[in-house]
Amino acid sequence: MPLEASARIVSELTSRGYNAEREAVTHLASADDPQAALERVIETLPEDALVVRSDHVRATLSASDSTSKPGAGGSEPGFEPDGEDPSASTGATVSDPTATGGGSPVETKGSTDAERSVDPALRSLEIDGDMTGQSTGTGEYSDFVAVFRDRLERLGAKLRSRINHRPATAIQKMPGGGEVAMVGLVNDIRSTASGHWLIELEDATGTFPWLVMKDREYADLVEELLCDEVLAMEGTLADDSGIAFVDSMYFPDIPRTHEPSTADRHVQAALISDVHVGSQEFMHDAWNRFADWLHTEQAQHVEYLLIAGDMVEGVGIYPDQDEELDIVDIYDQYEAFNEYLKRVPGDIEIVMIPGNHDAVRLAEPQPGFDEELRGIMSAHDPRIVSNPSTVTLEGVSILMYHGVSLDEVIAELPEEKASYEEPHKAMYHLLKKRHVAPQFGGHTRLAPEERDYLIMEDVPDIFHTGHVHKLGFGKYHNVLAINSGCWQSQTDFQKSVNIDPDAGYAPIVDLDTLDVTVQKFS
Ligand code: D5M
Ligand code: FE
Ligand code: ZN
Repeated sequence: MPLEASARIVSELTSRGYNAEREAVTHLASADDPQAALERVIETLPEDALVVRSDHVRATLSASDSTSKPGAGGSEPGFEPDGEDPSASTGATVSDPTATGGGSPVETKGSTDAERSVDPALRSLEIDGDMTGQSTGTGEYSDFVAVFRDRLERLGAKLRSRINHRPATAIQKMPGGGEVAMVGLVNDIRSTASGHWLIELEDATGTFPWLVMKDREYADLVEELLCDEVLAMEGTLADDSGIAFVDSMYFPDIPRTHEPSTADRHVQAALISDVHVGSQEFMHDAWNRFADWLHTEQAQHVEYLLIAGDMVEGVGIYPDQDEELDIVDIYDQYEAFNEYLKRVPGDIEIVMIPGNHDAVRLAEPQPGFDEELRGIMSAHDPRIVSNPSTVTLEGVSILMYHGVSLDEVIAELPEEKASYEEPHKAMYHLLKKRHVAPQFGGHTRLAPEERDYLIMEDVPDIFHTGHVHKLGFGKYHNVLAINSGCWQSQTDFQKSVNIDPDAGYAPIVDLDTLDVTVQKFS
C-alpha cells in the first residue's frame, strides 16, 4: 500500500475531525479511487461517530461496488502523493520506514492487509501506582518527615534481610572495634582533608558517620551516591565507637536473577516522549510521518503507544521561553496536541503521563491531567495517569517516569557513569537505587505525601523515561531501560549549552522478546 495514499487519507480524516482504525485506512487507500471512497464512507458514517472503523469502510465500499463503478463519484481530484520527500538517512540500529524497499526490522507475517486486524480481546492493559486523586500532602514539614520515613521503611526492607543491621543510636553504644551494619538514608557526603569520604547515614533513631577510605574498592561507589537514597553499610567500629570504617555497601538494586515477563504473542509498543506541541521547534512533519507510518502494514503489530511526558511546550517553564512559542495559550497547545493524537490510528491504545512542561503541578509525583485537560485530549481516549506510573501490557510491566531526576544524576555522577550521550546508563543508577528521583532539593521537586510514590517497589520489565531529549536504551540486570528522545528540534537554550537532541525517532519494543528497533522520521 502506498504510504502517500494512507498519509493523505489520515490527514483528510483528521482535518474533518475523525480518527480511523488502521485497517480502515488501509482499505480506503487500496480503493481504486480513494478520495471518492473516503467521501462515501464519511457520508454514511453515523452522526456521533468519532472513529472510522474498518467494518464500516468494508460495508460501505462493498455496497457501493455493486451500484457504481470505481471512481464513479469522481468529481473530486484524485489522490496525488504528498510531494513531500520523506527520505531520511539511516543509522545502524535505525530503520527508515519511508525509504523504498523497506528494510524493515519489523517482522511481518504474510503480506495481505487483511492480516492486520487486531483482536481487542487479546489485549490487556493494567495501571499500577497511579496517584491521581490520591494526593494527601499539605506541604507541612510533617509530610516531608512522613515521605522520608516511608522511603526508609520500604527501601530499607529490601536491605534488612541481607545484613545484621543496628539502629544508629544503638551503634553509638556498642563496644569499639566490632563488626557493625546499618540501613539508612544518605544524609551528607563530604570528603575529608586526607581525601577519604565521610558519609552520614540517617535512620528513624538518628544519624551515624561512616568513613570510606580512599584506597578501598568501595571508594569508587561513593561518586555514585546521591543524597537521600537508601542503602546499607557494613564495617568496623572505631575504638571510641564514634565512627565506622566501611567494608561493604549494599543497594536496594535489581536482583541479577530478575527474569522479565514477556507477551504471549507478537505485539509491539511504541515508546515516545517530549512532543512539545506549541514550540516553534515542534517537528510536525516528523510527527505526521510517524503517525502515517503507524497506519502502514509495517506497523501492524504496534498496538500500544506510551508517551512519557512533555506533551506540549507549556508556558513560563524557562526564562525567555515565550520567544520560541508557536502557540502561546496553554489550552490551545493541548487542543493542537489532540489534533496530532488524532492522526494516530484509532485502534492503538495510548497511555500518557505528564512532564515538567505540562500543566500539572511540577512537584513529583505529578498527578495525571485534570478534567478540563482530559476533556481537551479526549479524541483518542488515552489513558492518562500520574508521573510516575506503571503500565502492564500483556504481562510486561513498564515503569513510566518523565525523567527530571536524570539531569541530576548526570550532573552528579562522573561522565563515564552517566551522560546525556548515554541516558540509559543514568537510568541504570535509578534502577540500582530503586527510586526514580532519589535526591531531594535540586532540579527535582518533591511533593510531600504520606507515601513515597517514587519508589520502585516491584522490579519493572521495562523502564521508560524521556526529558533529556536523547535516545538511548540498554539492559540493566535484564530490565530494559529506554530513554525515548523527542519531537522538538534544538532550541536556543539547548544550542547555548550544547545539547544536541535526538528528535523524530520512535523506539519500538517487541513485547514478546523485549527487543528494540528504532524508526526514524526526521
Ligand atoms: O528538557 C530538555 C532537556 O534540556 C533537559 O535535559 C533539561 C534541559 N533544559 C532545557 N532547557 C533548559 C533550561 N532553560 N534550563 C535548564 N535546563 C534546560 P525539557 O524538560 O524538555 O525542557
Ligand atoms: Fe522535554
Ligand atoms: Zn522535560
